[in-house]
Amino acid sequence: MDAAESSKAKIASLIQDVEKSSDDELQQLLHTLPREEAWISGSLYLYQGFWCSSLVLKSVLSFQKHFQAFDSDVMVATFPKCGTTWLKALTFSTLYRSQFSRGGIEHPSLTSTPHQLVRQLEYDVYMNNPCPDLDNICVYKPRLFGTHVPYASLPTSIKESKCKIVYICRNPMDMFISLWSFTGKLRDENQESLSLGQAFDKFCRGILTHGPFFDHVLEYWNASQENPDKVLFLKYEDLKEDINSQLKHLAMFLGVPFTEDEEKRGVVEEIATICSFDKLKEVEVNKKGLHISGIPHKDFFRKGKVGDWSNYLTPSMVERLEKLIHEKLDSSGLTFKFSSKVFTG
Ligand code: PAP
Repeated sequence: MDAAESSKAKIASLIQDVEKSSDDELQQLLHTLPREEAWISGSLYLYQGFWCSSLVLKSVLSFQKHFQAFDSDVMVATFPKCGTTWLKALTFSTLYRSQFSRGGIEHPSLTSTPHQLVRQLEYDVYMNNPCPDLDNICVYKPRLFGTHVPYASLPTSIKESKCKIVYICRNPMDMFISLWSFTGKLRDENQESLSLGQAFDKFCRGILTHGPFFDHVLEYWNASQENPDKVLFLKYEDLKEDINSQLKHLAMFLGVPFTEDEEKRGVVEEIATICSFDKLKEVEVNKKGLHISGIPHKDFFRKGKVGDWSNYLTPSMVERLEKLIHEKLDSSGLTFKFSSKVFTG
């Protein structure tokens, strides 16, 4: 068994342990929650309106119970496969730039993956420890974390403090193809793979990790509309189109705007380049080793394009998803770009 296989086996056995654990609170909860077959193996449970595995649920419960936000904290919140890796790299590099731009310190993105630099609360942080030492986990200050948890289920202190949330979403067609490709790699060789059609049906019914997609996106969208100083809502396609102006917007939101001098020295372009798909994909640390999910870090860098869905989705799938997009987004004011074409939701 190679390292990736043994790590996947470890995750599967962790899920089994959680489902058989003697944690009464968790067991009782699991018994009461609606349950569906997951995309890879095991089950997804519907907790507070979103689907997650028992392993993630266990972490989410600790996160909700024990996490205390500081006003200075920054959260990178995302729906899976909407640009988490990219936004973690960008936020990290922007927020802490003054801390490693001097004294010839090597940029941390060259020695650690974006997921190691910005730890995911409901995965690696709370998975093995209900009360982790968060100050130690965050080497740089202010503290910066990642999460896929929907806005409504975030710990109250995040919502009630002045802590900032940066959210990124992506058009649902590319997001779906990215997730489907990724989960294909997560399966064991002897597991039957979920066909594109089966996965698409689950996606449309909202049954995917942290789904439904539209609920997740709309909750953060509404929060950003109500409180733009607290929640910054970004779109993958906009970053692709004009990374420099999006970076300036991000820096301003984080309270660390680029100075005129920095702009003149090309700091914005430098960060954009360091965090670009082409650059990160070639950094040694992203080419080897395994993510906590057991899949190689390199699998977080697939194509990084807008519009790849058109190579996979059939016309009837597109039609079904377009109907769903209209139904869910029509009254929200939220629109997505699917390629160069703008979809008016
Ligand atoms: P996660 O939510 O599981 O952490 P996430 O990083 O959101 O994953 O998704 C990976 C997607 O972002 C991949 O998209 P694709 O499958 O359509 O190719 C990956 O290629 C893309 N990606 C990763 N890093 C970057 C980057 N620096 N710039 C643009 N896209 C990126």
